[in-house]
Amino acid sequence: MKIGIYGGTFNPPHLGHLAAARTAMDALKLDKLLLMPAAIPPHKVLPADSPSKEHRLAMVEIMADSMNLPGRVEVSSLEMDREGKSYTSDTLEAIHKQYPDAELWLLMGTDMFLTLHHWHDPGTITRLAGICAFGRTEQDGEAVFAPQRDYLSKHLGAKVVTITLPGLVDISSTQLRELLSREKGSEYLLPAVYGYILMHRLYDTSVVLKELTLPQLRACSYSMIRAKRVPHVMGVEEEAVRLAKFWGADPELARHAAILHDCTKYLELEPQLELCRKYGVELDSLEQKAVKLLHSKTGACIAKYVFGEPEEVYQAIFWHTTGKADMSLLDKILYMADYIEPNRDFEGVERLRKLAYTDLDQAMLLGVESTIEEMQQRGVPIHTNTQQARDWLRRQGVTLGD
Ligand code: DGI
Ligand code: FE
Ligand code: FE
Repeated sequence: MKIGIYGGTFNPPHLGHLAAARTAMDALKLDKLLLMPAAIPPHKVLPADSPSKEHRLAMVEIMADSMNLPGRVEVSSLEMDREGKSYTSDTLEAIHKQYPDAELWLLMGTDMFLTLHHWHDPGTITRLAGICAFGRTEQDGEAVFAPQRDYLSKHLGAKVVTITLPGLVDISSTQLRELLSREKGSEYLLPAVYGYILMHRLYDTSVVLKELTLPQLRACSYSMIRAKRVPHVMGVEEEAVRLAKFWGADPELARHAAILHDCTKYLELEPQLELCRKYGVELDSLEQKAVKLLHSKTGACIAKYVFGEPEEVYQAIFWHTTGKADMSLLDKILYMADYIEPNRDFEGVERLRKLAYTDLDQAMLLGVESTIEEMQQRGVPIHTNTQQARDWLRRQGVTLGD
């Protein structure tokens, strides 16, 4: 097994780190990649107003999740959890102990590579791991790498691989932090990492969460969910805007509701209940234990109280999972968009898509009835609001005609 270890301060993790991680993974054919944010790096002192290690760890987790290789890309807090200075030689000893048969590769950028012989106990480092150095720019090519590679192999018996990453994002973390403090630099970051930075006001960013631009709002939403759900949320945004334009609702309200509708989807039961208590949402006995029913309520609260969304958006998100009696046009549009967005693929989705643009109420009835049927098949209790949505539609004379 080949394991890559990519350490650094990741302050913050940016697209350059991501490209390097991906390229090294392919070039070295790694079975596993450990991303390892450093606590106190031996070579540099963190700037005074740096985010806490918990924040850096969380941002690196977002980057790992975005690589979408579960089980292969992991974040290790080994160095962060260690007391005192964290030396790479100690880290490698620990990993070697944990994986005695693995071939270890230490990944690093040019600057680190060129000073490797000055690190603490470089002999242990090169004995336990191969060194993979990647150039930050096109200029760091053979001319820069070759002398150091020769030196390391001659004096330390090091096994060295050098990669120049084509078209690499050329930004240093120092420059990036400076840009961020001036509300710039998002193009160098994963949207979800940028959103995390905004939500936690890291790096002197001080945007008002109630006055975000659309890209910032999306970034914040994506920072709260797993990367694999992002296409769904993007699909709901597209579909909700289309439905709103078609049926004469406000497309921008539909867009905002869609962007935020699943933002609390990954919270566990306890934090969901905590948010409900905080914002005074009363729950019935089914809701208190069915965590899947809570994200619509807590998502609505976050939209309203954190991002300052208006009441209509709050309502649409609040009812998007079960529906209810007396839904507004915007409520229906979000419910439907969630059901038929372009990534959805289930039997009958085409019929539902057609109906959503010919008779929205019929589409609603079909959606609600399909949900009820599926809940029954799965033996899951149907929420009264789901039933009331169906009864309300039927009372109005909506039928499916078959
Ligand atoms: O959040 P999404 O996955 O995009 O979609 P959603 O908000 O409609 O959530 C779907 C989940 O909600 C699904 O796991 C089933 C659950 N759900 C929907 N209606 C009911 C329900 N669960 C119960 N127990 N009763 C319902 O009436
Ligand atoms: Fe949802
Ligand atoms: Fe959804």
